[in-house]
Amino acid sequence: MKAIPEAMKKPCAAAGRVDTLPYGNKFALLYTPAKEAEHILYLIHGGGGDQRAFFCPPFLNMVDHMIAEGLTAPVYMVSPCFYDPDETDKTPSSSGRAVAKFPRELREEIIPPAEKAAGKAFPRERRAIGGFSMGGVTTWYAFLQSLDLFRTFLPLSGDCWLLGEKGGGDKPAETAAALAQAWEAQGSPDFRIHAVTGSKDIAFPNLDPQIRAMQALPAFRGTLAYDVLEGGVHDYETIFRYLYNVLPEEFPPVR
Ligand code: FER
Repeated sequence: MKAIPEAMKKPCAAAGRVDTLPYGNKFALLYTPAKEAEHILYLIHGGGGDQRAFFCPPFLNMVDHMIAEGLTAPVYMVSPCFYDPDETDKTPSSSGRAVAKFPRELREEIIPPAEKAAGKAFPRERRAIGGFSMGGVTTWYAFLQSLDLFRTFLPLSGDCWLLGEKGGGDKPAETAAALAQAWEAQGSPDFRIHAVTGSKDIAFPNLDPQIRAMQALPAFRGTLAYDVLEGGVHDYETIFRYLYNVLPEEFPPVR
């Protein structure tokens, strides 16, 4: 897995724009790239984080450079916050409850205004969701609940909590079976999952058994990519590196 070139962490001459999208008593952030884009990626922060966790200079500069250099297709990105504004409990169990119901908020309150602001409604083929840690847990809930909205799923260092906290590690076979069953219950649409974690990541013992159990099921043959970075740890810097490598694969530039 390639490292992010140092120059890409610095500001780019062709920078995208970030706008605030208020809804209810909350807001999401929308990144509009400097070039016309046909894809949109919803990016979900980890436990204790918020809208700014992904939308910070090192990450947005990297994406600006990747788009300017044609490494990845231009992509809109939306960064919401799964906590309510008055939530003070950011423990895993509180976060777990928030993310289990977050796909409804995405569907009803975030996607419509975000795509209105972007100027078009995206088909599911061009709409992706990904996230780090609890954002990865959110991504699995989106797979369980919202396959009609998203085709591409990027769970980064977070497992599926349908069967309990860290259920991907405690009940890998049952979790994999439940994901396959949810896919069938939603009409077996085409999809793509690209999961990434690191061998030294605290979520590795939870995500790795789940992915291995998924790899044994027909539903995930040819639909599931999985990368493990040797020595990779549980932090945003490492997750930005995963996206430096994954974005060109999932949003290939049209030449
Ligand atoms: C995991 C998924 C999410 C994990 C931790 C988390 C340790 C989140 C923890 C937190 O928000 O504190 O697999 O493994």
